Amino acid sequence: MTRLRPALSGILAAIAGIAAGHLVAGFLDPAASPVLAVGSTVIDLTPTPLKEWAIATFGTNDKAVLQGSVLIVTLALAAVAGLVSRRRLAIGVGFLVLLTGLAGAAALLRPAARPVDAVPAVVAMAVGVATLVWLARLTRTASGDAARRTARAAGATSGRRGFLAGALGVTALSILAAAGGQLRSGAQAVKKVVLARPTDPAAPLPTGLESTVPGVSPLRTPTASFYRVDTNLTVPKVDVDSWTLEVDGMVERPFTLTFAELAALPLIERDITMTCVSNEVGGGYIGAARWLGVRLADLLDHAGVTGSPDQVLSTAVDGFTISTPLAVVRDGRDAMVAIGMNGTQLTDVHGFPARLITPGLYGFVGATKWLTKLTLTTYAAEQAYWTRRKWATDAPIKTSARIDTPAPLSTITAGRTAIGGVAWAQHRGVGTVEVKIDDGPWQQTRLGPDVGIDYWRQWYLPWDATPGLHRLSVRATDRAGRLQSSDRATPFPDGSSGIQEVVVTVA
Ligand SMILES: Nc1nc2c(c(=O)[nH]1)N[C@H]1C(S)=C(S)[C@@H](COP(=O)(O)O)O[C@H]1N2
Ligand SMILES: [Mo]
Repeated sequence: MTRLRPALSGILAAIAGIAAGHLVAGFLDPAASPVLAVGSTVIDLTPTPLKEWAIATFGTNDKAVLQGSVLIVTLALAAVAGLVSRRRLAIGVGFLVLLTGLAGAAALLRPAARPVDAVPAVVAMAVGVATLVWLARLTRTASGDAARRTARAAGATSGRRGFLAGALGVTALSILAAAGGQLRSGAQAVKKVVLARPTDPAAPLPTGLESTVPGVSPLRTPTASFYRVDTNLTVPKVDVDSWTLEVDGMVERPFTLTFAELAALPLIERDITMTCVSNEVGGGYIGAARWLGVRLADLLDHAGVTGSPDQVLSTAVDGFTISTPLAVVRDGRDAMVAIGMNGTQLTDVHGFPARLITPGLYGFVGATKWLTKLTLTTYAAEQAYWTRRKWATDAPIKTSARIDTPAPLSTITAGRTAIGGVAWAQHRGVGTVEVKIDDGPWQQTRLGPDVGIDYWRQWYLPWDATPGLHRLSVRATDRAGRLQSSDRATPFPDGSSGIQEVVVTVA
């Protein structure tokens, strides 16, 4: 009991501070909430192998695991602060000040931080310290009473009651504050914008195989199920009215556009399949969508590239950066600053109001979300986020194929069925897709509609499934006749490779 109460006081003080900071951050800048600010800093400081392990182990839950870990470590340290304050309140208080000070520093050291980003941590500090001092008093008064009255048992009981009431009060207020902050940041929605029709539209999308082969990924990925990958713990909600796109660096005429100015430029519409470099063989970090935007080459021509830059360094509103090889964006492909996805404006999650899309390259070298600046520079002069973390600078998407149906380790009924899925070889185009059943020969599959070399291709193979356990493999060849690599490679540093194998039971 003597230890439990002080430790609990420290934990409650931290919870109260964190909750109050979260509430205030909901009004100022959700990303500056103490736990999120520390979490973001941890993400940036995590060595690449550990990050890879986390993504491989926790998948899209990696962020929840990270925030949970930050919270647990913080509460453990706060418990220590509470224990220390039993003897020396000033030292316990100092410890809390240090913890919240670190959170403040984390918020201020974010690339695009503003001075107000320190406010949530300062509030957390004040509320945390006040709570600790108050709970310490409650505890002390109780034991003091006990000594004076000599009725120790009775005193301890009333002290315990007082502390319990205080603890419950702190917990309830903290829950309210945290929920308030959460509601407030969740309620922030991006503005609706009206987009013009493309001057260079895409052809209507053909009917996909999903209508005839159940289980095959739809030809176009609905935005709501499109994968999401970024370093952000909170989704930036960009104010489109004050947003600008700046083009600078090694150019003759640097310029800045408002969203209205950008959206008034000639717009192209293209079907492009995006893939994340962290996608494992057979994985889901891939999506195919219709993008609307301004050709990147047009913007670069307008600025007039000068000198010999070799990269386009793009910067997001939160300071995150991506390097795209200049030679790639100028080789005629439809790299664009996209403002529309699947017929409407970009959603906040996918980069509203504007993002980069570079056909053929993994997202980390060509798909900057919440884009705000394009700088013509050299790899020698400036390095982007992932480049500094030793990922590849030139990262074309590797040819690969995935079995969507039957699902891995599933049980299906014997008889006529189909093996089906998608294959991709962006900017080279899928030539053929072959499937192997057990140790049989590689068999040609039938391909779905052709939506161009930057888009994935659906495929299927009719199969008369016989009872038993079966091993299915798939491989793709691009249009130049190059077979996908069968060497097993993990994502770091330039994308996974290998043949997907699926085991199914036929009953
Ligand atoms: N601002 C910003 N843009 C970003 C990232 C990021 O972390 N921050 N991640 C990139 C990566 S690794 C990929 S794969 C794509 C994913 O885009 P999506 O979430 O719209 O699918 O965004 C890219 N653009
Ligand atoms: Mo990615």
